[in-house]
Amino acid sequence: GNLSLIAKPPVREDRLPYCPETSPFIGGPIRVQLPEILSLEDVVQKNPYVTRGGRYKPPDCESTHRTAIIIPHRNREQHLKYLLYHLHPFLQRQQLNYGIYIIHQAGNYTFNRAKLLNVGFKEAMKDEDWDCMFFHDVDLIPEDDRNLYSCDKYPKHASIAMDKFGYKLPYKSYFGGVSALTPEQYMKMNGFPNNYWGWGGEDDDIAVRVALSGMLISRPAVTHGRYKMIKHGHDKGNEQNPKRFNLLAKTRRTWKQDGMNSLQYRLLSKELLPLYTNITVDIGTDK
Ligand code: UDH
Repeated sequence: GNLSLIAKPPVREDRLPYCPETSPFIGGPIRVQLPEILSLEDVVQKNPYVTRGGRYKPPDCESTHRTAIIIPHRNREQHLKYLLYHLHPFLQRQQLNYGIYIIHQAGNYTFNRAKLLNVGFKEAMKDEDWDCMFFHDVDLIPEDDRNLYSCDKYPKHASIAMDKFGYKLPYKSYFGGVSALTPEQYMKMNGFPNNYWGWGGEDDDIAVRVALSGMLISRPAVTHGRYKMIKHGHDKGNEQNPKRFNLLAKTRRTWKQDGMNSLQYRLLSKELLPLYTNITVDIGTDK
């Protein structure tokens, strides 16, 4: 007879069963509220299973997804507080094994969102074999549980229906706000550009890179990819980048040289805080 049909695998008491394909805790639309009185300590109290560095695993099943959330940040403490307040329970309802990383740009030099995301990718991958990276603006709060924070066959643009754009895409190739890539997809496009200083253009560059590296863009259903943007004014140190159109015109010639393979930065600190891992980085200046 065929032994392999009879032999059962040894029972491992220390292994949890896999979580179901669809989490039973996923509801539908979420009413996003921003309580006037809220402290980070309140958020800690509400999330007793979150461990140091902002990490979580479902207590009674083995998650089939390992997702890192990468948030570029400087001087947006209020937004960060509200995002953490909503994001931790949201991710737990999806039964994800996850970690939240804040990538804090040190100093007052012009902000560089895409380079911070490259740093976040690199530093997060040192911690864990994440299978999905969510690149997440600090002011966007998901409004539907069915917007799954796991990766797809192609790079995913998740924030396709933002309240500020009337819950639709502002233009067809829009890739800003929240996006998700596997490490393989990320490396295939040499990560994100390092040379967009100031506001604008870097998200369009990323969309161009996706296409140039031979991939398509995946999107959730328009009823699921809904986000509330916390209202804010213009940031100091993130003025419109006047070079953005010139840079975009050259992406085809530059993407293979500029990205993960040319990334340089100085890590200033890595702190495992109760609700997130804080990475403070000197990313230099526009030369
Ligand atoms: N970011 C910071 N600090 C900054 C600038 C940007 O943390 O000083 C991060 C943050 O995660 C933010 C993201 O980078 O969500 C994107 O930057 P952004 O918020 O400036 O981009 P957005 O398109 O806003 O959301 C454009 C300016 C809005 C002006 C609206 C005036 N009514």
